[in-house]
Amino acid sequence: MSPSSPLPRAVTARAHANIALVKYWGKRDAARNLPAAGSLSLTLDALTTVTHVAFDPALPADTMSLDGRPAGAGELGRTSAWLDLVRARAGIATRARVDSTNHFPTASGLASSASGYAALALAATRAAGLTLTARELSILARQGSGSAARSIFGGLVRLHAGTPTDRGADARSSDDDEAYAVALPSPLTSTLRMVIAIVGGGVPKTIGSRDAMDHCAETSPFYAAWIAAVERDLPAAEAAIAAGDVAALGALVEANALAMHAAAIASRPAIIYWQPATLACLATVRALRGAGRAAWGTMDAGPHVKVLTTAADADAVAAAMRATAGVTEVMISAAGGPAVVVEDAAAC
Ligand code: 2P0
Repeated sequence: MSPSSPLPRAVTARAHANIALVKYWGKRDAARNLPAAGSLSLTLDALTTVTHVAFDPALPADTMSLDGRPAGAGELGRTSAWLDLVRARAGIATRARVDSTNHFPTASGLASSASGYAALALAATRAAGLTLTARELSILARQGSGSAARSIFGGLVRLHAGTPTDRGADARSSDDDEAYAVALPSPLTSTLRMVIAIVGGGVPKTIGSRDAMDHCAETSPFYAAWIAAVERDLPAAEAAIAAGDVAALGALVEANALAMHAAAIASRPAIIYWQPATLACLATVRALRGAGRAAWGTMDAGPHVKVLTTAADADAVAAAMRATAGVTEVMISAAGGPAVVVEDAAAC
């Protein structure tokens, strides 16, 4: 890390969302946002957040807009608390103006905290005069949102939890330093596609993932089994990636997502993200596999189904998902790149 230039600076950064192939679902330390286990994801080029940050000595408080509208008090408070980490690191007290825009197709209901905090981490640190390594950025992004640590990198990405069973190769003593993401360069990255099937129908908003994973950890009789499953699935997924074995990776991806949802469903009271169309999508995915296509489903904290497939089968998979009852929109995404600065200038 080194100071780059004096304030005020205005920096715009872009980051892509990611879909977990081995899910993050549970924390071991909420205050520092440390995950209970590692996770593994694919960064997606189709889902992008662009965030502009300017530290301005004239501002009495941080301000934030999301998609052109003022952010709510909760979102602003969370962002402001996170910006305090950047200010502490840069040795400044200056308040910031944050403008963030999600370039996600329509109102898909897809989560944007991963791309949001990844873009914010890069823009805010640069605007504060810091130049961090990708690893340092991933740690900072993780403190905003766990999945954001992965969106600092492009392609296939592994987030180390930093626990004794999931340490990075060069683990150090502090928990925070050990919970960081790394890219997993692989020839598979250019082959893989994610077909995203949006399940519509005016479904009421369900419980957010942050509250849901805490509730699951506290009440689900299957939570411990879920964490144990992740610790088996992570090395198996890395081995499949290293071997370029899409079928082995796909089978793990679908099984891991179903295990996460099984743990959530067993929470008391239950957390059920699925809609009837979610199950219809999974039936389509099974039929596609029966017909010899590469297709494995995964779901996050919502009803949508993302289908891991290959470039060769992506169009056929997308057509089948489009024809599934209850699916309102389908998009195909290739792997996306890492978070990047798109503009860095002295503020006016
Ligand atoms: C994931 N999810 O691995 C999992 C799968 C949702 C289901 O990461 O509390 O918004 O901000 O650290 O990153 C969503 O959790 O949670 C998530 P916080 P985040 O993608």
